[in-house]
Amino acid sequence: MSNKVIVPDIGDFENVEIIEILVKSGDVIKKNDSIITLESDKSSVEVPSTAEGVIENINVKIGDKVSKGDVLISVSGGTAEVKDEKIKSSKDKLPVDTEKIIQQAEETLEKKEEKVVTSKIDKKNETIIQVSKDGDIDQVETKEWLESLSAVLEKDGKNRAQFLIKQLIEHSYKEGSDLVLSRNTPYINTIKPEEEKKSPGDQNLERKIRSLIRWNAAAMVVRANKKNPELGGHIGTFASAATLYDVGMNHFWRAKNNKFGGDLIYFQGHSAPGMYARAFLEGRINEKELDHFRQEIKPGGLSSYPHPWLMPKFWQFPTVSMGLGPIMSIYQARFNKYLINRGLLKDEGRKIWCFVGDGETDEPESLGAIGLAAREKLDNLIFVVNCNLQRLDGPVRGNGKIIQELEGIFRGAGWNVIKVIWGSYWDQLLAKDKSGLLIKRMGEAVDGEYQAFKAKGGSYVRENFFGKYKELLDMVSQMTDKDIWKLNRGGHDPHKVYAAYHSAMENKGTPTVILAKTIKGYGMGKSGESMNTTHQQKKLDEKDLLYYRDRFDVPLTDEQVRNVQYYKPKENSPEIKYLNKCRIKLGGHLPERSSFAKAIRTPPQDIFSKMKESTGDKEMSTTMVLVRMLTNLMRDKNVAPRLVPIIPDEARTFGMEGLFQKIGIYAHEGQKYEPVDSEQLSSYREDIKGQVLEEGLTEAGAMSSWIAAGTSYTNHDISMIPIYLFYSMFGFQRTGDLAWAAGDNQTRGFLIGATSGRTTLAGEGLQHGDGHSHILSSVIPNCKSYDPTFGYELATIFREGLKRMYEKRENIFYYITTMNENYPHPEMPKEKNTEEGILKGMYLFKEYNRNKKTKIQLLGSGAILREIIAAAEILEKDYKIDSNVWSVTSYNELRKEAMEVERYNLLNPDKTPKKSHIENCLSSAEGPIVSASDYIRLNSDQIRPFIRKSFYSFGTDGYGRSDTRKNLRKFFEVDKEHIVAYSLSVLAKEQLIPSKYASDAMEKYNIDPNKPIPTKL
Ligand SMILES: Cc1ncc(C[n+]2csc(CCOP(=O)(O)OP(=O)(O)O)c2C)c(N)n1
Ligand SMILES: [Mg+2]
Repeated sequence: MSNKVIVPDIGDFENVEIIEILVKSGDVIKKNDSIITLESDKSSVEVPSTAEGVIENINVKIGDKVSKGDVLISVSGGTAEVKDEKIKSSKDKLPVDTEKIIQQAEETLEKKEEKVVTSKIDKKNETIIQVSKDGDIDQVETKEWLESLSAVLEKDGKNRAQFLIKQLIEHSYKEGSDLVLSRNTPYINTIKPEEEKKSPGDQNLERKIRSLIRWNAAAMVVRANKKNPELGGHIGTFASAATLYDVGMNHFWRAKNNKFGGDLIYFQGHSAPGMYARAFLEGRINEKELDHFRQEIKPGGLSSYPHPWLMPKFWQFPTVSMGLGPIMSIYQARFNKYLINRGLLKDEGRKIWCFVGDGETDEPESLGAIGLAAREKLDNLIFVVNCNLQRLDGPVRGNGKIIQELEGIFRGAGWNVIKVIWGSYWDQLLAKDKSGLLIKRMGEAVDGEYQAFKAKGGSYVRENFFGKYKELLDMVSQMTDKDIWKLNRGGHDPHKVYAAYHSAMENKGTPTVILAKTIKGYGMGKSGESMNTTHQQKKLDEKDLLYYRDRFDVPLTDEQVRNVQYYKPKENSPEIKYLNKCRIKLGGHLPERSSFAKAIRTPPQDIFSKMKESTGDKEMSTTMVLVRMLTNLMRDKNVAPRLVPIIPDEARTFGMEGLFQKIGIYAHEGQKYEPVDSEQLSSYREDIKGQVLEEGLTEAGAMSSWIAAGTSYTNHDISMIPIYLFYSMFGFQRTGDLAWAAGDNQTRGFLIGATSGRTTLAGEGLQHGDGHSHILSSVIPNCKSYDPTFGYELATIFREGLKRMYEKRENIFYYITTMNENYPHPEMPKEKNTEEGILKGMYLFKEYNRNKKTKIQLLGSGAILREIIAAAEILEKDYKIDSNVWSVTSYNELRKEAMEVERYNLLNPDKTPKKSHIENCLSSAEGPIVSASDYIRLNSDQIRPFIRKSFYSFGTDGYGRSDTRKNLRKFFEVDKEHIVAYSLSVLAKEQLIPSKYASDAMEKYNIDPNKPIPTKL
């Protein structure tokens, strides 16, 4: 039997070109093996076989144009796939009878017997049968309640009714119901005292250890500032969070070792001194290093905040730019699940903990992705919001309550919310609060008042908190002011914190947020406890230090305190033994950064060789070349599984929809619906094992995913290759701070600024037209940026990227711009140093030397290189001017290298000077230099200081706008005509030709010399 494989439904396309035939006659194939690659003018897609067996005949050849239903190959033996709806011609396919399916499904549903009482219920008649209607087991009772409510509404209005409902809910909650009937619960702890899981720890020892950590953390800041007040630092943040960190360190957070992948902890940036202080007790950091807090110029200094770049064996996550930690941690948790679902990582129940400041939650990035966390059921994620009620300048919500506000937001988004508001000393008072007045008072007081309560002492609290109601005053009448002062907050109570963490660890199906109420500057007394200035407090005078010592019983003499000495008990002291025992039990130290990821072998050249050939007349965009390259890479067994294509809702813009079917879109629930385009080859396919991360409209989220994937080599010891494609303007401009954090985090991967350029993305206008992303990327030291024009340049750069990042494991990442302009691509020039030049940033593309007379050097980059080439041809033909045309693939790379060489030469005046690549290319080249790109002049101006010759740069300075490419290039003066005119003008200025040529050219090309510069338009 012989079966034919035909072209399936390929959407709106007709006459699509065959660019590759992946099989040959005689091959044995299975169903779904790719047989042919089709390419429209926007995207390429592989066609899978619908039959299995031996290929008898291939009915098409490369270059053929085919449409739906055309026969591609004939296969003998085996069976044809007749069930595959996607591939089967839609003509033969029965339409899906949706109604019938629904009907069948309904028939299989279990029908619940339901007796419904329809007759009027007589209140006095007690012989009513119990029936259940929509969960109502007692309709009479329901009716009575509703009638009461109606009466209230009628008599006292809706506000009164609302009040009563709220009271009922609060009452039921207080009585032990855990049903949450609103997004907010009363202002008390979520976990009732009787439900608290008790900590197995030795509380005395833990308090001692915590006190030492507190002391040493404060001491390192004070000592640094005694040395030099420029150094700065923070005491107040960690002082408020010490218990939150300690309980985690002693009991919950498991380190990475050879048996377990490790929990991932995002420490709040300003609490860094606390982590150093603990590491000091653990013996991982010595006194000398503590004394080099914020003095990092010499090796051994400690960085101000968590910076993996500066402390690569210690910090794992850069968090100090507020808001980035939370969003990155959410996508980290999601990426963990992605790796697990794709079968690349073992599910070991690892958790991602993220510490967030309450002020930090104002950052859009902090809360912007919490919906995703709930939607994706990230029960591996735990947020701890340290609600010390203050940010830098003052209260976070002086007139409100940050904890209640966050509770509503997180619960509304679908998170498990655990409030840790009150410490154990309150338990007895709350137990006595039969009337609910205490809870009422707790709910009434706003955060501005709570802040003052802790700043002003026990008698103030008695008077202003309890004093509002006589009943409450009576309640505390037996307590001294000191007792009242001791009424602690949940976040400072290790029992309450332990119970919350334990509960969070057990939670299934949703992410958890712990809202812990604390005091900023806890223990700092008059010098900065709960004061508006606490955040900035970095100096403690002698009195403050003595107070701090006494408050936490630190065993130091007055003299030692005056010297701000660190305190570390002996190795065999109970404290150190306990501390170490806890960490040994949890598998090692934290934070600690390491990587045991294996290198990935660079794919062989032949995967890229097609890109180095000429495309003939065929026009393609560099974006298409990239997508083609990705498709090819999917055939490399080392690289394919590691590729993580990431797109924020732009796959179709970039012609990547072919990947949907081929590798699927990651969806943790698979696909619960038949996609509307299920009959098409590029149908929207979601799959639990899907490889593409289709993020939807969130560049910040996509960037966070890219960082999670690009740091997988350290967080999971498996290298992944993230390729994040975005509208180039919505990359560095939109999420530049995440790009900076990515650099700090030593992320490895590709960022692709697609549809790039200010004149190349023609129709989209001012907000889309990118004229400066290369400037923005240039400032990140470990980012390598390229602006290629031709397929072979892109292929060379991409392969090198794979080699350097994944084979050599260098901590760099690549930013490459690609365009959507279609044009033919020449073959790679044969000169053997072309590849080297492409990677260094420039190479000689072509020499125009027919006239052997006046010469000019023309440098072009990205989209504008083709204008430069066209200009060179005009100059040669019409004006008898020769030129060298240089393709500049990266002004950024050229500048970096030239800067390094110049520095070397200046620092080594006695040595033979080195020559930069720019000098090697241009120093002996004849004539002045004209350069242009689709970016602002600053892009090419980067190399100006390193060129000893006359240098003129042209670019797209000003706001972009929409029009045709031709018109835009004319407007920004980077079209071939302007380049010709400007070149002639430059040559005239250099006294190499008469100025008349330039004026004539301007007239010829209709160039108005009085037109205002585009920056003013
Ligand atoms: C993006 C960003 N903006 C501003 C800052 C400066 N800054 C550092 S900490 C801070 C206040 C933080 O308050 P909160 O989040 O409540 O943390 P806390 O110290 O109270 O725990 C500010 C404004 C920053 N680090 N990052
Ligand atoms: Mg705060």
